[in-house]
Amino acid sequence: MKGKQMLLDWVEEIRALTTPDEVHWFSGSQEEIKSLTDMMVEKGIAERLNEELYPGCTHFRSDASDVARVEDRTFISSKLEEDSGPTNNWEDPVELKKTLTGLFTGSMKGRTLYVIPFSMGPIDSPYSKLGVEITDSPYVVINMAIMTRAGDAALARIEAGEEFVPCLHSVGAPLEEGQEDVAWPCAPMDKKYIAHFPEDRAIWSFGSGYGGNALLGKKCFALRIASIQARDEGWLAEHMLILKLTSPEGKVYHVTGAFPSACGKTNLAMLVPTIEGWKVETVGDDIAWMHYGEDGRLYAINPEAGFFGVAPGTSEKSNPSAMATIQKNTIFTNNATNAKGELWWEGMGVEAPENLVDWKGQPWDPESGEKAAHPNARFTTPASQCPTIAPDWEAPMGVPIDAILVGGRRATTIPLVHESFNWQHGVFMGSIMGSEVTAAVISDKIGQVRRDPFAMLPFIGYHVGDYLKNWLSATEKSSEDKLPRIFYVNWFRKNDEGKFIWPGFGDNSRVLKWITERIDGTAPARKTPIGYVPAFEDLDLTGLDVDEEEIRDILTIDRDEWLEEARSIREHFDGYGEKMPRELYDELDALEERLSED
Ligand code: OXD
Ligand code: MN
Repeated sequence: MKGKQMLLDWVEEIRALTTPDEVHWFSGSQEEIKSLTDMMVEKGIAERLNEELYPGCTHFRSDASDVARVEDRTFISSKLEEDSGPTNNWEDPVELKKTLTGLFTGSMKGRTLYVIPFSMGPIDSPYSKLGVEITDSPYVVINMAIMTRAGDAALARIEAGEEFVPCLHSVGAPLEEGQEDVAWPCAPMDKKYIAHFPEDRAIWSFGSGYGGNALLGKKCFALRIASIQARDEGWLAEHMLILKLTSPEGKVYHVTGAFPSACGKTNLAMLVPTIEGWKVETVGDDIAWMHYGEDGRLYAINPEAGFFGVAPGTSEKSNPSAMATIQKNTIFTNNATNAKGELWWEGMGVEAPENLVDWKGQPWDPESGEKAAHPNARFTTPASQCPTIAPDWEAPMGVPIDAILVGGRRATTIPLVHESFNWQHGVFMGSIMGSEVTAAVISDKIGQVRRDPFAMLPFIGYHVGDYLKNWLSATEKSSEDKLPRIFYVNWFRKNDEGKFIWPGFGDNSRVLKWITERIDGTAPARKTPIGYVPAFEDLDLTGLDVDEEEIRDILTIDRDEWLEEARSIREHFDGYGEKMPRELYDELDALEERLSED
């Protein structure tokens, strides 16, 4: 859709369909955010936290059934099923729109319809894209106000004639005359739909109020729809953090990193180096949009304006910058609080305050073994408040990328770090990355690797084979020497006792240092069948108390393990069908050949 009249027509069409009591255009002003928040506190939907400890912060408890993204209910409804590919759910768009139109009919009855114009990316960036979310959730409005540039400035660009992605959302809980509302309205699981229509560049989300299902600028737009736009326009929309690294000599490098959920992306983006004189600053923690500059280099912008992070496990030790960021003006969801307005979650690194009420709203007994916060409890916090935010994090043209990291959680096989031979080999690395399934997920697959190409498995808006082709095509749009180097990292190797070998967190700066030395051509590396690997002596381990044998071990390539890995990769590739690029099979063949050589 494009321009003012189309926007007005669309809003009117949706108003007529969903029959809200009122229509409210969100301006983005602080007064408006405050008055929406006050309204929710008054209604008992939200609670204010202690004003001295957490100024301007609120806490929400969701319905117990509405706590995470719902991949089973997420659809890529392209005209042809083959265009959505083997990694997405598909329904015929005509049928799905019919179903959804039925569900949206009257769905906002008794509620207010909010119109949120927003920009993904800095408002003055030529790489930004506009959207308008229609929602009946005031919680969504105040979250979008943090996560995107929402309000009048975005509206002005649309009124000036620019294109926007229509993002329609309803919690799917109309109120009958006189019916009392609940704190977190939503629809049952089988009525939830997170639907994407690639050809229309449109998103229709029904039935969930939660995060990635409801804040449509994030996963739905900035990854699924944007990945389609990126394919068509020749750029990359990726599930990646962006960090800026400065050496003791003042040399600056920018690094992006693709890691599946629960691999510490936010922690890495805000890392505090343990080696003298190095500095990490944050540009983004979840999404990178990367374009080819005129000089052939890849430039990344962070399309988001906030961090929607997992709270449990975040502490002064794991991420002091995140802890400082969330001290004010932050929305918390599904954590534990008490009557004093204190806040707590598991792994906060401090003792639990007394008389906590858990995420379900029940008094919490620390002896019960129940979690006080939901494991996917969140904070929504402005990126601008982060003490490590890079001064140029909103640079309209983005920052030039020197290295791309890919990786997952692997207890065995994958070394601490290895560098690709070239771009195509690097894309191969991205295509095979993944994590071992842990007990928390699917019990009959524990220990098996769930491969997650570039951490985009749930977020590619089209066929995964075509997605990987778009990555391979970088060498046509630029050249090998201008493109970032690609490195595969694994912080999660375990020893025989099941303990992590690499200390991780701030010590990951030691690996980043080696990476910068590879970029500068100053660090040696051993050529192995899987790529370039540092020797023990090549890593700066000054002041680190580690077992030398164990570190040597995680820098060693075990041929048998890798031959098994190659077999599993072939199975994974075959599962993606005929569109899997030939070049990636070539890489696999070459890997097997190198592994079989003496
Ligand atoms: C995710 C997230 O699920 O960022 O990846 O919330
Ligand atoms: Mn994410």
